Amino acid sequence: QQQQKSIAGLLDSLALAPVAQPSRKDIKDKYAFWGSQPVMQFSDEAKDVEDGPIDAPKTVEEVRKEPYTLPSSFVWCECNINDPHEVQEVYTLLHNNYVEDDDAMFRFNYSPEFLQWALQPPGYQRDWHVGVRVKGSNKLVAFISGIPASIRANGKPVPAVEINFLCVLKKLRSKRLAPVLIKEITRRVNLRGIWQAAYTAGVVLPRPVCGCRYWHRSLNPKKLIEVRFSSLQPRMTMARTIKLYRLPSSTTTPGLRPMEARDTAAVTELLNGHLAQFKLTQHFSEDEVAHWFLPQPLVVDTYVVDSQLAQQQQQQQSSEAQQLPAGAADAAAPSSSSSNGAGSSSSSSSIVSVVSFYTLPSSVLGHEEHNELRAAYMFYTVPGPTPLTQLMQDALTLAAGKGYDVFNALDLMDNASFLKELKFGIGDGALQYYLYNWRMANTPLQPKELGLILL
Ligand code: MYA
Repeated sequence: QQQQKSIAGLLDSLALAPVAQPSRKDIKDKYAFWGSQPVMQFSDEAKDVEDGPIDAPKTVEEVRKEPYTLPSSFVWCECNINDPHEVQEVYTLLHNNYVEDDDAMFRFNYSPEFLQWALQPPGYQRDWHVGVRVKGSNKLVAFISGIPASIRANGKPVPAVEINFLCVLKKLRSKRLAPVLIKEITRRVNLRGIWQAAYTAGVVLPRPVCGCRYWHRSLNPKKLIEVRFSSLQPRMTMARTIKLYRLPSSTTTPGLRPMEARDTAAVTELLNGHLAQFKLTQHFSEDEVAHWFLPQPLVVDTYVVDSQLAQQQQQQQSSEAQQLPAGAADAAAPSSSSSNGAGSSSSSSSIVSVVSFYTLPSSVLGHEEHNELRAAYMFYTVPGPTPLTQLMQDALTLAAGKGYDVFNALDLMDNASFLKELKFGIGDGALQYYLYNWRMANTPLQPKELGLILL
């Protein structure tokens, strides 16, 4: 749902992220559905807003038992994301119809493996993977999904769902199907006793809790220019542009290595401790951290900084410098520092930093030579004692080494501190964050107060 950037001049633009405020007339004309929903409205005066639910509390017994009525040629279905055929159907619907940039040059192309990861965290419910099919042909023509998440808003725990992948076939647009999908997923979530949701969208709806911007770091500037994701800047040649964005061939942070299952407890503690400072964020159980962070090729990459490994590397370097035999360096290293030895779980406490990114390519529409833009998106990152700029430079280096064309990051959390220095350029689309049935005081938040990343 992140709005992809489009064409020329983006890497150069200096505009800052507004939470767009529509005019009174727009609000009256436009939000027939959202004006009726338990969401913060543009008319809510900031000073009157207190944290808490918008609707009066309900019980599960009061929730409507029958699905909402669809136009007569359609039926509801549950999409079984583990079934290779059904995940392919969802993939195809999104591949052909999901979010595009304003100029229709790029469209998100979430892979089937990514969808299986994104839709099945611990506690996922199959009936929250909601599809609409055509009666008779059985063709999947619309989709919406929810997954459970423990949200923290102004420090208060808010059990919630995250809503994503709302999509209606292009031919069926503007027929008010989206509000039916939203009401149906709300009903199904309410039936399980959950009353709040978080979601993001490129469009402005009543009423964002925060507006963020995407920034883009060219890794393969030649290709980005060829597909018109970015443009050659005035007075720059291609050769100079390639040189400008060149990254080192290896990372610089000692002890940086891929996350392993044995790191889960340490990563959970680091992550929750770091995220607690933000006004809107998520709290992760260990099971959730294992799900969201353990590396999966072309889905998610997580690296940790292991201080014991760093120490070992430094000792090895200094012993090499002194031309000691290699065995002497091993003897000097702490015995638990073997990275794969049995019983090495104590090394999990030596994890001091985490950096992660996920893989979300976009289809390049109507280009003769290129059909895909390989994009890495910054995910949750905990710098700890490692300077964030250095950690992110390493993430860029790793992503470039893996063949990504571009590395994208939002301006949330502490990201503003490294974006310019690491040669990210601002994109042209905003990403708005929303809460359903939850009023949050002191909003809109500034992006640096936001600690929530939705896929
Ligand atoms: S964001 C990604 C959304 N998907 C896309 O952008 C893909 C391409 N576009 C489409 O497939 C369609 O254009 C969609 C709208 C499906 C988006 N979020 O059926 P309509 C409102 C919410 O005639 P269509 C993501 O996945 C619009 O303002 N509402 O329109 C998070 C209007 O309402 P109003 C949206 O274009 C989704 C109404 O829909 C969005 O055929 C979070 C028009 O309906 C949007 N992105 O279909 C959903 N776009 O009259 C909310 C338009 O009031 C979850 N609209 O202006 C809420 C929490 C639910 C769970 C609660 C549990 C407690």
